[in-house]
Amino acid sequence: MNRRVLLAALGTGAASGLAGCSSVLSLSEDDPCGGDECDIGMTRNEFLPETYEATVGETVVWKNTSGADHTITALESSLPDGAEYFATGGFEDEETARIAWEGNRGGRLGTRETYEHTFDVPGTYPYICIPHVGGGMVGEIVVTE
Ligand SMILES: [Cu+2]
Repeated sequence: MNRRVLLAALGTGAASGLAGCSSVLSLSEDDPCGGDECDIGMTRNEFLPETYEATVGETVVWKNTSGADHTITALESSLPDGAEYFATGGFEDEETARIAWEGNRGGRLGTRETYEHTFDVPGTYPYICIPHVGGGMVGEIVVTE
């Protein structure tokens, strides 16, 4: 084996090793959870899919499929009338969720952690990731009867 072939072989090995590691980072809308059980996955600064359609009574499961910490924090003033507030950390309102994050990263959803919420009222539920909303990390759940 000449040196060039050896290097090529090593290169292939390294590439496949990286592919294994980065599978969690190469999520797509078709496979947002990397084969895991969830409805919405996360990259470093995106929810996948950004818009998720659910039916009344459905429990939606988010999974942090990235290496970064995220939050799922509903935008309280934009929720349908009568809808229950939701946020990682179980906070009762958006202000409490924001204060908790600023103070102590409260509501943090770490890598591979999941969060779920059941949607009982139809309508559109916009939500954000507090630390990454500036980078466009927003999502919405559209709940129909
Ligand atoms: Cu985030």
